[in-house]
Amino acid sequence: MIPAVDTRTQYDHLASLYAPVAILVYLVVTLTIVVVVVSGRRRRRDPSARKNDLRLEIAYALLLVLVVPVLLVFTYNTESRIDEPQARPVETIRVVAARWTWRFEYPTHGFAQRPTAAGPATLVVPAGEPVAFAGRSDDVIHAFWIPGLRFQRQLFVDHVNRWQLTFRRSMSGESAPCSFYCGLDHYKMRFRVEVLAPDRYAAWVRSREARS
Ligand SMILES: [Cu+2]
Repeated sequence: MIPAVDTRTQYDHLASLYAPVAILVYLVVTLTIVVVVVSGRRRRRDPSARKNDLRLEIAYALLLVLVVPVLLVFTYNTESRIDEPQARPVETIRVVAARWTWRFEYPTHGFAQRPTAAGPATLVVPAGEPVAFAGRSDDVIHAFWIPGLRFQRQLFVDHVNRWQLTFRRSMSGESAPCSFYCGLDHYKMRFRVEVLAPDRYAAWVRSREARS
């Protein structure tokens, strides 16, 4: 079996590439402001300063021209690794977002997880096995976001988005908020993640089937 992509590790790799670039850009901008404020008056009177300014500007533009393609290549490579279907999914779940709730349909078993009086809907998944998702929205754009997996996908009315994820047991109990502002009660729009060992998941599916 092809090992499933660990979205969290992929994200952390990318972040470790972006962070130093962001810090460097911040330092260059801040230092430039400080230098300009301190030496601005003196430089204005000095004609050779203009030449130096131009050289500095060209150097900074070249630096950006070199850095941007590197970031783009790494970003697109990571995205295609995550988007590529991995191992055969053991379960397919339909995600339906609507102002301001979540519904998770399990089409092969004929039941759906919805919000209850006790709280928001619970997405129940098996641990360590690839799960396929097909997501859409009933009204406006929402976003399916699981912070623990560093994974987010927007959901649209006229387009079904598909993705695969593999969950760890330690993520069980995580609360996942909608991450795309979708109106007045956006802040209430969340679901719970429950990750069960494969045998316990199978038992849960059987009991859930019996109830519906
Ligand atoms: Cu939303």
